Amino acid sequence: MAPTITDKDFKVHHDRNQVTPFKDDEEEDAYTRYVTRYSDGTVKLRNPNIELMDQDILYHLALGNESHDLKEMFGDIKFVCMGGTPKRMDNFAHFIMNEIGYKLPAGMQLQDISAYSYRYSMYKVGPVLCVSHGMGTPSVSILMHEMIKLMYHAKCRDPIFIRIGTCGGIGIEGGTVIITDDALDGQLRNSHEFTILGETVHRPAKLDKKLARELKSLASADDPYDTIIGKTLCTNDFYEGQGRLDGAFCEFSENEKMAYLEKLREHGVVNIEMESTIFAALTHHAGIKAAVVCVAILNRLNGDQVNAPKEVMHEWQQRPQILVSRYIRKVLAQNGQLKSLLGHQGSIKSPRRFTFVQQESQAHD
Ligand code: R2B
Ligand code: URA
Repeated sequence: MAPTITDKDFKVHHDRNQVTPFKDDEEEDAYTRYVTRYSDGTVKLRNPNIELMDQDILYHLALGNESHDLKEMFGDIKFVCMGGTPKRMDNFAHFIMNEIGYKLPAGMQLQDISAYSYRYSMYKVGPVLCVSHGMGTPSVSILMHEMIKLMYHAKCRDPIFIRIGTCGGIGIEGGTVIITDDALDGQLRNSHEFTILGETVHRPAKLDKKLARELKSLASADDPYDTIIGKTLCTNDFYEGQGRLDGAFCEFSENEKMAYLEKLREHGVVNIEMESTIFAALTHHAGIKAAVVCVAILNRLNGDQVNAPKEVMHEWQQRPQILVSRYIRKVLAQNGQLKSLLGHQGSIKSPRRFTFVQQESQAHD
């Protein structure tokens, strides 16, 4: 039985200057749930200012709670999938649409909901929101604040966040799928360092271990690549910060670089990317179940340059998407929701005749 948290406990823990250590993970989870969820599972914010504001403009998403009916637009969101580029998230949105059998009304197409922000892209496919997050922790941080507020305004219940990305493998071949166990910062700490009002604050970069194991269990023996779980190093730079010799600057030797990568490997680090600590720290702080699934696009023990052919890269980048889609399908099926999505009659009755009709029409341009 999870421990019960009272208002009195809340006050003790809420005061930044009197953080009381939790007895164990279970107590911390119960406390986090208390401060981040209403009793019906909808998202509660750890910021009392928001509900006092006349309106909340989610500036980088080109959305607002007074300009848009966010509950109507996003209230059914169950999964928020994020990846670096708008193109990858557009691909994922179309892919997941097919995978969950979600059908757009005739003549409609997916629209980038955040197009007017010119910052991030966002596509909605039924219960799945697909959002680009850009590169590096500052970009993800801004997006996470607004996405968590979006979940709150939309009254989403227990949303799950998953980052789908690329990374460099350490002793791991290109094409391998890596599920992050722990996200580590440049000093191998399992936390993200914030500077708030000039002070250094650390928040644990914890991901959901059960979700990581569940994702791993969905890898198939028939997949022509490995799917592994391991520690992920998150850096603030792609070049010197990841020990590359090929940046505009490099003031260390190849031997020093290799010794560093070896040290990482001994520490259990299997991959390097640039967003996992902030993603883990902010989802954990918001009590949101989250996972990071990346594909290695090179093995850093063999070099620094990313030079796999375009088609190979494209196929590799689909691999985390395939794993995540298996998970989403599984959850929807368990909740009896997949059937209702698949229940719609598809608009194409015969692909062969469909192609024929399209070609005929084009011929009469
Ligand atoms: C992986 O790839 C990007 C750098 O090329 C960065 O966003 C990351 O984490
Ligand atoms: N992304 C990174 O951050 N590093 C790599 O080596 C590859 C992708």
